[in-house]
Amino acid sequence: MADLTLYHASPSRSSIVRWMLEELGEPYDVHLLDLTKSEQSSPEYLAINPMGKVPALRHGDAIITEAAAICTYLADEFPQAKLNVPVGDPRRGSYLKWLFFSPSCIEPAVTDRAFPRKEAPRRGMLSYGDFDTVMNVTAKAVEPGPYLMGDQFTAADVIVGSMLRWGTMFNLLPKRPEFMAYVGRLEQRPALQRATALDAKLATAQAS
Ligand SMILES: N[C@@H](CCC(=O)N[C@@H](CS)C(=O)NCC(=O)O)C(=O)O
Repeated sequence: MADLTLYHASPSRSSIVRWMLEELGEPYDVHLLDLTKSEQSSPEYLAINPMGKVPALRHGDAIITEAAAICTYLADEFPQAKLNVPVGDPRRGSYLKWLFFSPSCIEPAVTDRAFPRKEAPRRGMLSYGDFDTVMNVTAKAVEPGPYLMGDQFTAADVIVGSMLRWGTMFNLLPKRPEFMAYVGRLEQRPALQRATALDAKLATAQAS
């Protein structure tokens, strides 16, 4: 039994953490949940994540939930993988900003656009401001490349990259050249290719 267990459903946001685990190269177990059977709402799973959502990660006795928190945790916990920017490094603030920017700005901007509110809220009330500003700021950050932190690939790329990859795939995000080039670079990574292949295998097994 590995020290790390991913509570996973495929396809879902827990694929983000599977990619991160593949980048990390540490052994991990997968505990599969079938969302179509509401296994995420069972009392056993609610004891792990009271939100009734995947992903969750068990590391020894610790349970971590929220994809961005899990990736931040793993990058810091296994620094030898060089997927974090450590405390004391002047780039740490920017690195953390991107880890938070995706769940607190990109994702709500995208979901608000996909499921519009009846009444448009005031820009100042929205944590992300407005959709176009979020897109422009993100495009400017990924354009120089190859990664958000320049030559270093980090957990922030797993988080922002997963959002851009998924969002452009399902036409929830504009297919801007900056996004497509960045996603294309990420798709060259063997760890993402492994994670995608493992999830495709799971989907096939679940369908049969
Ligand atoms: N804020 C959470 C969102 C997780 C989430 O929404 N997971 C979905 C799958 S993509 C889920 O578990 N849905 C099942 C449900 O809500 O019943 C994160 O980033 O980890």
